[in-house]
Amino acid sequence: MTPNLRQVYAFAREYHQKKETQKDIQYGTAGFRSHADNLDYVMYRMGLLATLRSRAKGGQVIGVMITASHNPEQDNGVKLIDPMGEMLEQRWEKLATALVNVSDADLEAQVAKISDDEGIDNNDHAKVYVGMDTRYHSPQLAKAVLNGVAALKGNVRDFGIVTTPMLHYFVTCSNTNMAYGLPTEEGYMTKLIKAFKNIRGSTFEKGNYTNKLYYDGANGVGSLKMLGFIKKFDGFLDVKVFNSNGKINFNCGADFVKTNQRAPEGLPEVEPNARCVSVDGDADRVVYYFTDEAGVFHLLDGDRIATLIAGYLKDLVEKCGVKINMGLVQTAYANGASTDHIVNQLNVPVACVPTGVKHLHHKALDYDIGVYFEANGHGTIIYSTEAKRKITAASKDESLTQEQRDAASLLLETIDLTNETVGDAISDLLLVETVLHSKGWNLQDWLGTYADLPNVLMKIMVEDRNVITTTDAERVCVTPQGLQDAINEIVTRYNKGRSFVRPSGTEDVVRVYAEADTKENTLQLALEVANVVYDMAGGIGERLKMAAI
Ligand code: 16G
Ligand code: MG
Repeated sequence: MTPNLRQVYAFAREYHQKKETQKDIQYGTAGFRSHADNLDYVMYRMGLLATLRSRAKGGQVIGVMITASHNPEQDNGVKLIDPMGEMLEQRWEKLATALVNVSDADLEAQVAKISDDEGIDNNDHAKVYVGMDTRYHSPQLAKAVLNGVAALKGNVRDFGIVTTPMLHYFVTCSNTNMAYGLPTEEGYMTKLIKAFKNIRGSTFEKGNYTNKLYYDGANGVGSLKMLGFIKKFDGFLDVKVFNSNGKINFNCGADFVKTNQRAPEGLPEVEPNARCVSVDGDADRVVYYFTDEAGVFHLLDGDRIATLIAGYLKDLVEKCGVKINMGLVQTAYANGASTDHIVNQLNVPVACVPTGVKHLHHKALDYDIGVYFEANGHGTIIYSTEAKRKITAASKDESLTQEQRDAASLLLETIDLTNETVGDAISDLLLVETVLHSKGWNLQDWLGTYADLPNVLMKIMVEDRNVITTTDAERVCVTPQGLQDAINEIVTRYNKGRSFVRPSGTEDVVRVYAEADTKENTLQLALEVANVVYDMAGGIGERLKMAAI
């Protein structure tokens, strides 16, 4: 054991004790998430783990983001960012879970075990970037992370309050020797705004597109950063920020809007059809919406954003004549009408993967241009090195027509406007604005591209959500035995019916999704499926509860 490890226990004992009564917790799709009061020891240990991870990766920077995203104010959480901005490797999720669940007395031995198993020399260089959202307990929790890094003698850079995607971007920039950009807030903003302005040129408005946008910052870091962006927009985009100073995610933000299918509180009196957008508490998700003259609310969610962007990119690729393939990645939650539109109208292949960004991101790597979005508004586009090389070459290729070269240059700017490291509400918003502007569209035009099937999401409390296991990208239920047959039987009785159930990765519930031809039928279908889940998977508490994703 290296002498370095001595401090691991000393710091834990002095400053970051774990209660004897603390229940085991698990590193899930969103890292660790819990009531903020239970997280100090978790943060400390994630500081340790990030340092170990950095050493295991030859001293590359590892990120630690302190956030509970769209969760309520009292919650907080932490997740690690791998060197290329990806989510932490799955094998290490298990190490994270094990490290967090040992007692203080066993902590040093657990760190030594990980070091031995992973061939880590704790005298080697390590670097950790830390960022946090605007929750009032985040600064205190950040200190625990910093102590974890210090206990293992790693180097740390504390970015303070940043969006989750900004931290992903900083980590990637640093590990690519700045090839991806500068790992500073200024570098991030400048890159996006430069590309945005270059694409837009001197016409701010076009056709049905006006440049006024109402922006719900979910009372989180997304509002803070947007206020910074506005100063640099120079009128290119007229953004009216609301929900910038209240309780984070409270009756507002992308999750609220998507789940409740209604406008957030705090939206000022706006004209009918005004273009509105909501981000979530850490600004990695975005959804659009408007209310028409008849007072009807319309949502344009992640599926819509995926189709809009994929269509735009496909046109550009065709225009510049470069041979690169493109694919779109969705989850089972994607509206059936969107999948149909992408496959049959846009002629872009679609893959379906389990819920969680890491699955989508991983699959998107299979394509030269991989567009991935969850219906909840989380997603981005990734471009292969080969695709970038070909597009760059086309932009300079004198044997091509001017139009082809221009299309290639535009594609390069679009790549610069994209935060490829992870879904980014602000970058995605700028992309959507770019496409709408280029088409001269308002939100009705966008909505008119296809009609969503009505859909419903419910959650069911059960004794143990792990009794539900699934396969085929969560579309088929393997256990409890007979549940899938029962669902199949119910679904056949509904026109355009589709339903699936899956255990949540972030809450102790089972989720039921349903879609069908009408609102009433969809609700009925969801209730029927929810009932069989309740009966066959050990339902507890209230029998049926309508609620959030
Ligand atoms: C996490 C995931 C999100 C997913 C959600 C599903 C990341 C960064 N976030 O928030 O992508 O949609 O979990 O939650 O992967 P659920 O498992 O509770 O339904
Ligand atoms: Mg989020």
